Amino acid sequence: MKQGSENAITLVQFRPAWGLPSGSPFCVKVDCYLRMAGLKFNVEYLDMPQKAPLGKLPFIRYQGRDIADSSLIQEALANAAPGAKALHKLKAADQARAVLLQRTLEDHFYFVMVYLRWQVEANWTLTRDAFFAHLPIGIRQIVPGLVRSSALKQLQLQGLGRHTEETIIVKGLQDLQAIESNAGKHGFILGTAKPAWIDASAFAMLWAMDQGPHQSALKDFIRQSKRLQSYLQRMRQDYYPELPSGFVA
Ligand SMILES: N[C@@H](CCC(=O)N[C@@H](CS)C(=O)NCC(=O)O)C(=O)O
Repeated sequence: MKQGSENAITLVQFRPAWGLPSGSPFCVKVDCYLRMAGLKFNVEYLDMPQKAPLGKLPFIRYQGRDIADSSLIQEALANAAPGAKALHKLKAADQARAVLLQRTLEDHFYFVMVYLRWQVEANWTLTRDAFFAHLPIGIRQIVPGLVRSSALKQLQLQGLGRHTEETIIVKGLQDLQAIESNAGKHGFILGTAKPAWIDASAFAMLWAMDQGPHQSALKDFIRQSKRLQSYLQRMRQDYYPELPSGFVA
């Protein structure tokens, strides 16, 4: 595929963590989507999301524009290559399921993961050490606490952070059960034989929970689900062949 310099894509994202291409599942979603679409890209790491167009990562630089929001990035690239077009060619019923699934993954399940990473006291040091160890010592003493406060505030405003841990785990398990049964026995996350744009999102969220070091009933569920494990395995083999198979943090 020809990609002239005017069509070069730069993915601006958070750094890798726990063997994942980025500590942020939304960044991994775009990384995965670009690989699925067969689009070449460069990566730039940014520590300060405040510098991004919407104050969050990822964003891409493409055709002289900065495009933020992982789903808007997918839409902007949907016609950029035949491989991208194929990911958006879905039957109406599959497209509808994909949109519902995306909302479950990104507007609910993601916040369960934020809770586990940032709010649960025993997990916090694992998150802090993975995300901030590279910072210079002075900054390292201040920034992690500030970022944690912001994450906890977001959890309060979103509402999930007001529940007990037990309730949050039950809600997360309900998401996983729905995602698993929706996947069907064959192929990708919609149960289809070909991958679709939603697989970037599903893979990123499930991989982050599977691969991250935070122990929970949710990680156990993913680890024990044959269907989800074979899905993760397949996506890793197809799109991250540089990683050793069966890679575990
Ligand atoms: N809707 C956005 C969500 C992106 C997002 O929540 N990014 C998080 C990292 S996973 C972020 O940048 N957080 C920094 C902050 O909220 O200050 C997308 O799809 O890209």
